[in-house]
Amino acid sequence: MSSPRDSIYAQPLNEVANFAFDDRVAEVFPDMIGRSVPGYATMVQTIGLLAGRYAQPNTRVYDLGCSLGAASIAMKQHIQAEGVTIIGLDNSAAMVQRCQAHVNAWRGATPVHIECADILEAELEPCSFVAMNFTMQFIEPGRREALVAKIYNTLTPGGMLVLSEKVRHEDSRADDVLIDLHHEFKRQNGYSELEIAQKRAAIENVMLIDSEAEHYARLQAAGFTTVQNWYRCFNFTSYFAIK
Ligand code: GEK
Repeated sequence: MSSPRDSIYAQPLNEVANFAFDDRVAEVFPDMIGRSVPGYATMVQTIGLLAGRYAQPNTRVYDLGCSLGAASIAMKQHIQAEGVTIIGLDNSAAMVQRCQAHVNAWRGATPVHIECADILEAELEPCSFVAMNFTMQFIEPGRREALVAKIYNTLTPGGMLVLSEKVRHEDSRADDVLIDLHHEFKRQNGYSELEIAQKRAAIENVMLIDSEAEHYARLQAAGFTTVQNWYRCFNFTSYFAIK
């Protein structure tokens, strides 16, 4: 997916407002996430592969916080099981308005429906695969446990949740090194010091990250018996959890 270049934080701002998934962000989102998240393409592709393996016939597959549908597209390309529907949910109207057209532009055997909905409020139907690719970090921390429990309860036995997140290292020295490496990654992808600093200020009250231990504890408390970290680059990581 290509998109216009993200230059939202390129000019000095008197006051940096909280980051929001509005029209300006939706317009440049593929460029923004690709230049900001190390391993994003690998994680999206692997979600497709895992969905191809774990989607069970006549169930749903969810993409929670689907943005412009990158994970839905990867899943649509890999799922062969009969009777599967992929449902992408996002509560940003700007993202949802554009998402269905993005998804429709790609071939695939499995239908995809995109809906504007808050994943905290949405009722989920029985499903065999759930992707949450960098969405949990935007959910109010006090509501994360109930959300994971809801996902666990709607998954069929043998079903899988893939959860990708930015995480905080418990060791502050290690955390500092990982944050520096991430900023270097952004510089190498053409973001200026000003862009990096203003984006950081915009997102700090909106994206509230957990440690790895907190993620494991939450997944295990919900009932997932197999939890595996399958990807990590700097502080960006992805887990699969099997019911
Ligand atoms: C990808 N998964 O490209 N309900 C629904 N959507 C929400 C909620 C909520 N309560 N809170 C936040 N979102 C995508 C990338 S982006 C990650 C996901 C990022 C949505 C929000 O509107 C945004 O589109 C998405 O979660 C997070 O694979 O920008 O770092």
